[in-house]
Amino acid sequence: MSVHTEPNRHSSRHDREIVEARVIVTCPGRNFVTLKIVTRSGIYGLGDATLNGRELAVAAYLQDHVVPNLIGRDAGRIEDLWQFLYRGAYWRRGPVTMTAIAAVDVALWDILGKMAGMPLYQLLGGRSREGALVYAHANGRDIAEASDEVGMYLERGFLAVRAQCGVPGVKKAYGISTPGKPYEPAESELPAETVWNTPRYLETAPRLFEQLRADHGNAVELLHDVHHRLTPIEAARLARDLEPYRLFWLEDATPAEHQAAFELIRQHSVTPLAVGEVFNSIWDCKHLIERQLIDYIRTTIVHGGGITHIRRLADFAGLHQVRTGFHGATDLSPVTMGAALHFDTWVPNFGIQEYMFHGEEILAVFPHDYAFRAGRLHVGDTPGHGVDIDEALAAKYPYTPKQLPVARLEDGGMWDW
Ligand code: EZ4
Ligand code: CO
Repeated sequence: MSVHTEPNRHSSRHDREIVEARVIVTCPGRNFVTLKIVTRSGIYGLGDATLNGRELAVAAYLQDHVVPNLIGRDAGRIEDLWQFLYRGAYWRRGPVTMTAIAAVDVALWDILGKMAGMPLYQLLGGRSREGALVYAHANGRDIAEASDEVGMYLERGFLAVRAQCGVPGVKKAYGISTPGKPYEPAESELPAETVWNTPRYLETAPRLFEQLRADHGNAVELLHDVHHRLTPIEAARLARDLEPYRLFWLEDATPAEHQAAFELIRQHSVTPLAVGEVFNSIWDCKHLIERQLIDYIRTTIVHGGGITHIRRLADFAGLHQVRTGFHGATDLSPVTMGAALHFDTWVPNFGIQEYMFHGEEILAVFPHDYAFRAGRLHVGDTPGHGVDIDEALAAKYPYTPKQLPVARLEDGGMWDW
């Protein structure tokens, strides 16, 4: 009996040597930073490094401080390179550092998959589900318009929809698109100034969900993003007022730098809570998870140190019955969407995946193999994470400075956007 033991043709240290790493900045409708790591074998990997409104800070961190450390190293030492970039920087954590580390990490996992001839979900431990439940964004200037949008997504096969609507007296509420355009918050070179009104919002949000249940019934999963606008006790009131409409989750009900603030919300409500799109490390949510103050963790691969770190975070969350609900707005590139979907396909404690669609120009720059069917996104079996970049096309879209808006109260005092 003969045993097939021929080594993989790309498995040698020589083949895996990193010979080049390029930072690619492109703006096909919005800015994206992508890291491309090339090995001696010719096999390359891609990692997303986009930090909305602070893109060039990550590009410079990579270009000036990370790329020189990559050349000549073994692309197969994913864990060691992660530790080197995290511990070795001395200055730990923070969105810029962790996004840069994530870009390297995801590119290396992509290379590993291509060398093994396997899709990323297989390397992580294989399929746990056929597809990842996703939620779309419905928004409207008023409740009726938002409800129409929810109906439109249901017709398109979505099983879960996030809903936001305009607030009477608030000129530009979070999540509401310019008519005829998809929602895109980073619209101007310097931050747009918006004015916020908490009492009007607290009146409006429960009315929106009352109407959505009346119009669309109970089968659809409904989600809502407060986007850090409330104090803990206001958040507790909203979570309680929304209970009759059985939300899938209430997101970012209050800023979470002070993790214990969520204890107050929990004391008053059984509305499930999601948090963490702005986190970048397990340390940002350790208390939230350990004390079971949240139900879904939103920190995703690009802003949380890559697959190597988010895998640890997800395992820690799983111990406390907290499930994943990855951030997936348009400022996370298709490279992150591809990597996140492989993760979602594997991770045992998967909850849901956010899915805001990228425009055609973006999708053309990033050829990908994931596809939407019947409420879920499905990854393909392309080795690695299945997302590529058309560099010639990317070069046609130069960087365009854009920042996120800010919010103030009516008296002019700064608030959380
Ligand atoms: O405002 O991704 O849940 N999604 C969100 C997004 C964020 C943007 C910030 O870059 O809150 O719309
Ligand atoms: Co959000």
